[in-house]
Amino acid sequence: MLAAQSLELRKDILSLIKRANGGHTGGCLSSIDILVGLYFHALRIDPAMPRDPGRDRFVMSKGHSAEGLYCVLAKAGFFPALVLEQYGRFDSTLYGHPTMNVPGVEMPTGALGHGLAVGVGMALAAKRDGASYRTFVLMGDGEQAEGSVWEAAMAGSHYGLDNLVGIVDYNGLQISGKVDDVMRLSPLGDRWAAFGWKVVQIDGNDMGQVIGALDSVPAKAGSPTLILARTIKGKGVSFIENQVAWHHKVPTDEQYAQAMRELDTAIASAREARV
Ligand SMILES: Cc1ncc(C[n+]2csc(CCOP(=O)(O)OP(=O)(O)O)c2C)c(N)n1
Ligand SMILES: [Mg+2]
Repeated sequence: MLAAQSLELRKDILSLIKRANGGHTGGCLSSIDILVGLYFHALRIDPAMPRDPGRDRFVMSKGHSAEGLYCVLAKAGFFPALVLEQYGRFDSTLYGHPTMNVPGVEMPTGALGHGLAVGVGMALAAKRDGASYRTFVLMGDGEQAEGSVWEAAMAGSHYGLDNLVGIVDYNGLQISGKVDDVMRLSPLGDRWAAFGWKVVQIDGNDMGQVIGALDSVPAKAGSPTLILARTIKGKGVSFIENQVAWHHKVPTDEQYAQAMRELDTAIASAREARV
């Protein structure tokens, strides 16, 4: 029932953004299936012990999709769902980008391009300590234009970090337009492979493929894995899908009602199909 859970979480994200009157709508909706696959299937974590030394690490390098991360952390039990209602208020710990004040957050992010380098450090520390935890880092495709991503990519393969998994939310759009117009990425899979990563290409909005890829890591012994997840920005709501204007945008009352109707219909189908 993970697909249905992703749809429910899409409703939570839109409610959060509507209530706070701000948020990164498109990138939250493209990446939520990946977050659900991680938090409700792959990650070896105990929300009651968020600092357990043996826990798997997850770094949300595309920190602007904080609303999706907060909704997932609340659903997983890192903090009560009521806390979500404080999102965006002055007295809240839930800022527009994640901070270490939020239980479950491993690294403050939002300035793009830093998550993978820190993930490399976490994975290297695990190797040196003989620890078995894995490190997962979710990046945006626009984020791939940051040179620091590629320094970290080199280090990941240099140190043979097969306990490190990078995931790219390959939705084709960034803040100001198409990724390939702003800074061409293709052939992105070949580029990661040339940097020594084992590349696994999937549809990142297909829960079966997300889980299959997460279950397959390390895809190659001795190498870090890069999951190249093709997604649709705004996935799940017809008028938000693939629209650059919805990078950061709040639905009107009518749009919000329509989005909820569309998601409720999809949830009913998913429940019927038991997915
Ligand atoms: C270092 C840095 N430069 C610029 C920004 C402004 N910014 C916020 S989101 C974004 C676009 C990111 O695009 P992408 O990584 O594709 O994310 P998604 O499509 O998943 O929203 C930019 C440029 C930033 N947060 N950090
Ligand atoms: Mg993008």
